Amino acid sequence: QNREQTLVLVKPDGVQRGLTGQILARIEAKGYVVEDLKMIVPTREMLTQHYAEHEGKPFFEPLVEFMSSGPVVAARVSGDRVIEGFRSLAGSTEPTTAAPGTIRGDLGRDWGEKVQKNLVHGSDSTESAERELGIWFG
Ligand code: YYY
Ligand code: MG
Repeated sequence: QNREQTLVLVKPDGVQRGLTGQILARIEAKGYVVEDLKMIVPTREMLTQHYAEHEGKPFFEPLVEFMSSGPVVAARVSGDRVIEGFRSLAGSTEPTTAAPGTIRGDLGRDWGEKVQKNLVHGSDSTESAERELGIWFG
């Protein structure tokens, strides 16, 4: 076993569409454990830290705008290799091409240019997970 923790976010589109329960149910069904949970409207400051690796990219501003447009559900999730495992459960970034069986593939919609509306975020490495959990859960 390699027990890890990751940050999962249900983004504003997921919360608005009433998909929070379904998304958390998939996480729990996989055997991962929701250790902490909260709903907040993130500030620009938090999002700038959270998405630091993307600062300066063309999609950064619209992304921050979208992510601060409404409530987000943040979860600290633990499990065996959960960092990679949740990324796999979430599916690839674009909902249009994300594989069936994944959260983005099954529940995500084709929003055209609006790739940022892809329902969930998951940390992509142990370093990111530690850094992001600090931002969202202190
Ligand atoms: O980790 P993941 O969320 O799958 O993708 P990232 O490449 O880290 O990008 C973060 C976030 O930015 C993505 O979920 C949607 C948005 N985004 C975008 O709006 N346009 C892009 N070309 C790439 C990413
Ligand atoms: Mg990412």
